[in-house]
Amino acid sequence: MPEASLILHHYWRSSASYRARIALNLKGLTYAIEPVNLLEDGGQQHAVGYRLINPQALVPTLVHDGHAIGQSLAILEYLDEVFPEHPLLPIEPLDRARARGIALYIASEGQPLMNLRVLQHLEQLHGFDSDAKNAWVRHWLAISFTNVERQLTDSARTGAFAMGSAPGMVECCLVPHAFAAARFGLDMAPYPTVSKIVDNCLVLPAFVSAHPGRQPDTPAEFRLSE
Ligand SMILES: N[C@@H](CCC(=O)N[C@@H](CS)C(=O)NCC(=O)O)C(=O)O
Repeated sequence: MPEASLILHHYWRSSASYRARIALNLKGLTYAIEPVNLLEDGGQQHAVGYRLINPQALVPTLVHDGHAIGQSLAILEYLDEVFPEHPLLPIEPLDRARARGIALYIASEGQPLMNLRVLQHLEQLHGFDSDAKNAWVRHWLAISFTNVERQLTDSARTGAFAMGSAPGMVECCLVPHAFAAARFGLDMAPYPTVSKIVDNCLVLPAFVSAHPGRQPDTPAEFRLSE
């Protein structure tokens, strides 16, 4: 299948978009990026045109050969099925379930509590200022990292990466979650296994070019120099 037909609609700082970029890069796929600015025009994710490709009004959306796919983990699974080289999931069913379990925990139990729309709701309806919002985010980040750290530490499968010797679906979720932790000032010292895996990822080219600081829509003040 031609790779040139892959378009990722994303926002530079969105952790779900970051997951999809890492996955595309790990697979060595070429893709175009279409920025969707979540903060401009009342949120471009709500624009009528964007909702035609993503009725959930969320980023990311992957468009492959004109077919739109929403939800980052659905995108990862789709990429693994259509482009099986450089798999994101292990081969053995139990290992696959474990990898999915950790990825889903981050994507469905951890990250949603700190989403833009949740924070906007806390501000608009409950009067949270930015300190209160940051404390809220750190609270839920700490719980999720405590549980992921425990799961990784308890497992014989954990090595340089969560499933052994190569990064995959878990790292696609873990690294963006750690990026959010840095953004909101969470101390990562209590999570040495998570931190080791994240550090091992951050030096790899797939993760380097997926970083929020290196995207076409990264504002100048957040842009990484190299
Ligand atoms: N579970 C979704 C989460 C998608 C999501 O919440 N994206 C955020 C950015 S990380 C978003 O579009 N937020 C817009 C909003 O909250 O209005 C996925 O994994 O793709």
